[in-house]
Amino acid sequence: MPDPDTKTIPRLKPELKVERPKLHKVLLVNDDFTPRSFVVTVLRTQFRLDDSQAQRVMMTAHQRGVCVVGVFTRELAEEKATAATDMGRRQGYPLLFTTEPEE
Ligand code: TYC
Repeated sequence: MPDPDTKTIPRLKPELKVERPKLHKVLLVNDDFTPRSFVVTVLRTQFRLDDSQAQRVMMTAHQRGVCVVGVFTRELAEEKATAATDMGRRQGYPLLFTTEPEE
C-alpha cells in the first residue's frame, strides 16, 4: 500500500535528448577520361586508402558508375570531396567526388 503522506515530487530537470549528427557518404563518380592510376593516387592520398582498397573502390566506380569511398561528418565529407575533386581539376581531369547524407 502506498503511504498516503508520500508526495510525488515532479522532476524539474527535463531529459536531454542528444541527437547524433547525421553522417555523410563521399561518392566517387566514374568518367571516361581520368586515368585509373590517377584515381587510385587520389584515393590513396586524400582518403588514406591502401593500394588494394583504392584499386577496389576505383574498379567498382568504373564498373558500376559510382562507389562509396567513406563515411564522415558532413563538414569533413564536403572538405574531402572538394579537395579530391580539385586534385583532378588541377590536372585537367573531370574526376568527381560528391557527398550525400546517410539514411
Ligand atoms: N573510367 C576511367 C577509365 O577507364 C577510370 C575511372 C574509374 C575514372 C573511376 C573515374 O571514378 C572513376 N580511364
